[in-house]
Amino acid sequence: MLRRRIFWIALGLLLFGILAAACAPPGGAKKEASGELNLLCTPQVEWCEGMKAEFEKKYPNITVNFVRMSSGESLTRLRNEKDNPQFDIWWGGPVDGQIAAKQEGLLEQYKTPAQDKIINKKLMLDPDGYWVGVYVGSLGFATNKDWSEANGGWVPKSWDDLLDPKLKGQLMVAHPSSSGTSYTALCTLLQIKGEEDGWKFLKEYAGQVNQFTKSGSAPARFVGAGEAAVGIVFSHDIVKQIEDGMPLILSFPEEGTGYEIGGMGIIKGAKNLENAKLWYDWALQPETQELGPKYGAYQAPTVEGAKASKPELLKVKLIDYDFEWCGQHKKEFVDRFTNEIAGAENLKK
Ligand code: S7P
Repeated sequence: MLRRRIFWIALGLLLFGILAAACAPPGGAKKEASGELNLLCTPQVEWCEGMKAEFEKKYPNITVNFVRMSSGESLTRLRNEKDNPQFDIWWGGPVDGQIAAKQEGLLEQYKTPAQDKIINKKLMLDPDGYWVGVYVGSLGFATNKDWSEANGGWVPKSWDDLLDPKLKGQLMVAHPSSSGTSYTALCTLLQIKGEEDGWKFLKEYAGQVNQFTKSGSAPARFVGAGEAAVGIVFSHDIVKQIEDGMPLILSFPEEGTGYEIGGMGIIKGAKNLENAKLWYDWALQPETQELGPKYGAYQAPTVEGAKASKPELLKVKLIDYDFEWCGQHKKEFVDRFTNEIAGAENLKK
């Protein structure tokens, strides 16, 4: 009798064990991550859409809601929402933006083993853990091919060439108040020429501008369409337009060009903090950083083990861009440009 009871108890326990194992998540994983993630996305919309889809494939129970906004606009939005943040994480855009955001108390500190793989921690990782670099890209000049042919094959090969009289009303660049690309150009010029001469140069260069655009990559499209002769744009965005069939020639200033580290930071007070951390860790994986070209983004990666799709874009003369200095003075320099050189009304979209 007792033996039979022991037999039935043992059988019951065995069946329960089998059932429990069958229902457990695969690999004994912890409870599946779920909910939402509100992403402030500054790169081109095609890449933002691609990243959303890839993340949701990895975490099928998380829905990513993203808004694509230029870097300066993103910073303004974060400032306005400081007391009631609507975003959980800011991914992309030159890191000067994230450095300014850290300074204004808009970011959350996060230290994670995923940061160990960063290739140049001095440059690409905030020592306090408020931001990290997720890609690298250099500034270049985009010249309309037909215009160049009509001008004896001329393309700008130095920053000073942008002041050439034949470019009067033929130069296009975004406005630094909305665009991180344009702010990178502004801060590059202040570093190359020194502050005093840099501001003088910026005034002259603004005098050459046909119309300031809102977004940093837009001048490549407008120049390709023949609306202006030369645009100042990140070189990877120029390459993308060339691949899409735009008649553009890419050149670089021989004395040195500025470059960006694309930044990422978690928003202070993020309502979906755990999901923001998942995105942050995922964005630092080599496989994730190699996804860019699939979505038309040719920036170089920042982590070991990820291969650059267009390494030649960084094999040009780069200046020793001071990200901290540019980030900390972003508001001051943008205000000065807007108030003393060119207002931010009627930006071309
Ligand atoms: O993805 C391309 C890219 O150029 O977009 C970012 C850019 O700052 C966004 O545009 P704005 O200039 O309008 O802010 C860059 O970080 C990135 O490389």
